[in-house]
Amino acid sequence: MSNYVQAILADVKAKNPSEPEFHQAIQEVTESLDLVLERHPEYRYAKILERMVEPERVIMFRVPWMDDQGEIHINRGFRIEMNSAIGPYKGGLRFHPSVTLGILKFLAFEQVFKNSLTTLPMGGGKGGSDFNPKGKSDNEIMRFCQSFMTELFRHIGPNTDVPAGDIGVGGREIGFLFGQYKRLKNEFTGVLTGKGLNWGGSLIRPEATGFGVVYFAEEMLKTKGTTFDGKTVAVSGFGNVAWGAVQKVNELGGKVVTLSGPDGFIYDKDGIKGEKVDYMLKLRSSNKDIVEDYAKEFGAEFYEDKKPWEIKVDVALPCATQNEILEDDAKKLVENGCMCVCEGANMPTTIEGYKIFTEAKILYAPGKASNAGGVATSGLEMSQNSMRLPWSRDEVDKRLHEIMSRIHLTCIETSDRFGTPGNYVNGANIAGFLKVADAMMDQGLV
Ligand code: NDP
Ligand code: 2IT
Repeated sequence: MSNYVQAILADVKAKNPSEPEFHQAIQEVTESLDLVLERHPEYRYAKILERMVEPERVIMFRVPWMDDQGEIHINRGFRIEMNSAIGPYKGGLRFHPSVTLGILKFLAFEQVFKNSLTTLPMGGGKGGSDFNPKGKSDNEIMRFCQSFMTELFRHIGPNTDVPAGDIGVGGREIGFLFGQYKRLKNEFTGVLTGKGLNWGGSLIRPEATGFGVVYFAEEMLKTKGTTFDGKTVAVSGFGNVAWGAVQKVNELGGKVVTLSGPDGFIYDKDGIKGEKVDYMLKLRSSNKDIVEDYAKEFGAEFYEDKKPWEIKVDVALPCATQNEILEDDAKKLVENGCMCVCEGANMPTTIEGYKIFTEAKILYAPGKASNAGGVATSGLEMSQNSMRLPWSRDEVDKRLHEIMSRIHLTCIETSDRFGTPGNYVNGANIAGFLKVADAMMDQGLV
């Protein structure tokens, strides 16, 4: 790392102590950007990177709500409006007890690069709350969402900031949030994505992130002259992204043998297919947050407090959360002959883990490239809302597939151009950066 980017990183750490995930996300990007900043001193003079690590705006607010027993609870709500150089802020909302300002800043930072890679006009943002949906009734979830939106509504809008789902926020929550926005603004607009199909949602949006991850991995495998047909696949998580990924792997002839949750992982050597895929939705909506029930239902093996990376597979698709592949996990995957790791979650691999994959020269794609299908389809939902014309399932899927293939090609071409062929991390970081940086240069000191 050059002295220049080291100084930026040191400054970020000093100014934002106790935000380790934010530091990690910036470190990964700055290591790649050294290559571009050396060739383009104009970005250094304009302090583009120094500007990009500072959010344009951070909103933090109180979310009071009442549970079914009449007890009052106070949570903390956030929206990070990170960068609007290429479009309105866009990115999901996460409801999970682990949410902090630092976690959302890392996610918002990643989102800026990811949204740039989609080629659609979307800036980057992220938000959420430390609210824990586990064990809550529908009415409690609704009251929480209404209270959250009662503050958030004044900061967002279809041309300003367009939130969507992430961990703990799916179709049900988007419905409650949208209903409250509409009451407060007296406007029916595409202010959120991931909406229900009969009130402005897009076909394929629920499946889009998982489908996109597998389309991207398919392109990666193609570079080695192979396909998903007959491949064994480990998936982590059992949420929205995992569900979409499992479906598409099955369609392409692969076999998914694992899912994971906070309680451990299940190993189903017969493959997760047919009714077992539908069961994933039940597992998720049960609000119990455990995968062990899958093992009981289908007679699969359950490994308590373990991660699926110890199973011998050809392809790994981490789809749960950040930092779920540590150095030792990465070593196990490589030792067991895994040839491709394609990220569905945001930053699931630590920097040490990523180095193991790079040294072993296996295919490895960072989430900001490979999971961009979710936000890309959100962008397609925004287009349909603006036109007031819905597209068919095939139309949306075709566009999603094209976007993922194009992102793959961009990563390959960019990493080649900067002298690190096959390095998807450099390809994604540099290509994502260049579009935003040029827009910022065009727009003056913003
Ligand atoms: P869901 O809420 O549908 O599922 C999340 C899964 O990850 C659950 O199995 C959840 O279990 C687990 N999980 C979450 N936090 C933790 C934790 N701290 N430790 C262990 N397990 C955890 O979310 P999604 O499927 O939407 O999101 C999964 C990942 O994909 C996230 O990294 C998200 O940022 C990313 N992503 C999502 C997109 C989308 O469109 N939804 C788009 C692109 C990326 P539990 O809740 O019990 O902890
Ligand atoms: O991390 C992500 O890209 C998302 N959670 C989806 C964001 C969006 O606006 O669809």
